[in-house]
Amino acid sequence: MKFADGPIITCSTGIDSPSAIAVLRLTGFDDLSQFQPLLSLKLGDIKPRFAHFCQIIHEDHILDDIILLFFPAPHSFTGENLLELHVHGNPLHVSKLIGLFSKFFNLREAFPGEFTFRAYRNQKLSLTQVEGLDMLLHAKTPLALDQGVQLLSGELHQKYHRLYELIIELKSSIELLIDFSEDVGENFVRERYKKSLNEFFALFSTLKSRVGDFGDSLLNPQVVLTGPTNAGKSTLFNLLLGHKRSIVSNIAGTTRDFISEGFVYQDVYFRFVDTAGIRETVDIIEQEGISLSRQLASSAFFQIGVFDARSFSPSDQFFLEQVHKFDLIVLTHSDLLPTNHQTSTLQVPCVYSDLTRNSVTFFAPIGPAENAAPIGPAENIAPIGPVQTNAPIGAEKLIKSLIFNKYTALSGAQPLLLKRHNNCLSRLSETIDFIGDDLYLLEDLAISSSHTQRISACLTDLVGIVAPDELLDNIFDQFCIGK
Ligand SMILES: Nc1nc2c(ncn2[C@@H]2O[C@H](COP(=O)(O)OP(=O)(O)OP(=O)(O)O)[C@@H](O)[C@H]2O)c(=O)[nH]1
Ligand SMILES: [Mg+2]
Repeated sequence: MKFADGPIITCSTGIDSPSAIAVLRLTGFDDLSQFQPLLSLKLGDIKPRFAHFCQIIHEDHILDDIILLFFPAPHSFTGENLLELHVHGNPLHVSKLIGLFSKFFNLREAFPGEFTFRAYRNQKLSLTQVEGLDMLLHAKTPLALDQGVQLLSGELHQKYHRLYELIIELKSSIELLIDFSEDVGENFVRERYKKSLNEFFALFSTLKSRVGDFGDSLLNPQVVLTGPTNAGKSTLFNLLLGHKRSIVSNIAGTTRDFISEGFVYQDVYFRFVDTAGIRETVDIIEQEGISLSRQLASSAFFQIGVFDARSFSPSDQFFLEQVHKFDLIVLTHSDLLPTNHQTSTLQVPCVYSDLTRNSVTFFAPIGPAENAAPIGPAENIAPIGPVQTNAPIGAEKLIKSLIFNKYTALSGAQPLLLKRHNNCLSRLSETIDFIGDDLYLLEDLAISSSHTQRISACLTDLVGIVAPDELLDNIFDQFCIGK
């Protein structure tokens, strides 16, 4: 584990840009009075958890007027003595004060996540709550924000913990049947076992319905534009962002690296990514860019294939390779198509567009909900037909609303966003499937006992009862300074 003991200090409010106030936090010290030499207030008189006005004084100079709060152990975030100094937020000033306190009182600057690690170590937060805090601090979507709060409040942890309690009840029922069934009555214990098992499965199935392979896509949704060179990817990228970010030209291979920019739409922070056009090339740098395009496409939350309608063919190699992964096809240059052009029978939702004028004709799968135009790989096999012709809202708004529809559809089932939780619950599910009916039948008690043992091992990981160092390193590595 990379964290060591001892007193530490950090700025918990971010020091990259000036702000009115910055909060310095000091924890892990034994005696508050040691800070007296730099503070004007008599520290012996301060009231725990109350705000006190005071000054930082060094070599007879007042360095700052501050607010000070003291949280004595164990009633603090970290469970240790914790001092908060609300100072003025100029980054230079903040780093000067941190330097001064560190030197004067032999404090070490905290690593990112170190305060939270201490809270976890002192059992102020469970592992799930730690993950929730991390998600809350980094959330880019309302779903992640809600789930962060849910995890932090311990709501999800309670559910996991209830599963764990139930499996302990099952184990104890089996032990009772083995050793004491005559004393307590076999039927009574079997009934108790059945009741716990039913509750276990009811709770487990609600959690299992929230498991899915979303990767990072709902935490950090990336909308990736891919396609051949000169198709109009950069033109569309600029149109979606509303300003000129990517260079547009009629020279094939203009974009050689990927370019990305965040965009908030309906409170969701999407990241649009423009990529290098796909083509055969001997240029090593361009090859690298193309390989990046493919990687980005494979991890995209929403992939838009951009093709020039004049040259597009459904047997295009890149199209065939990605066809089941495209959420939408944008066929550009529709303004230059001959009027008798056969509109596509593509099996993918698609937009015919004149990007230069932001006008579109939208084709989507025809089905019972034809106007709802469901989007996604599963629907790509449905027949398609025109849904809106020269959609009055234009390509930009139409495409954004399709992206948002996908986000809403996926987040509606409240999927679990953390990979660790998904993995643990999937492993639990596999174990339960492997055991099959044995769990209900309770025929050979020795075997049933080993089954419950296997299930409890999966749950121990989920609840975080025994968390190996690597796992902790992995979780705390993602934290920001000061938390
Ligand atoms: N007439 C017309 N021109 C378009 C349309 N979309 C893009 N263009 C033009 O097509 C050319 C290529 O556009 P870009 O956006 O640079 O294409 P790209 O896909 O980013 O190309 P690379 O970066 O080389 O991969 C530019 O001259 C654009 O102005 C369209 O719908 N109609
Ligand atoms: Mg480009």
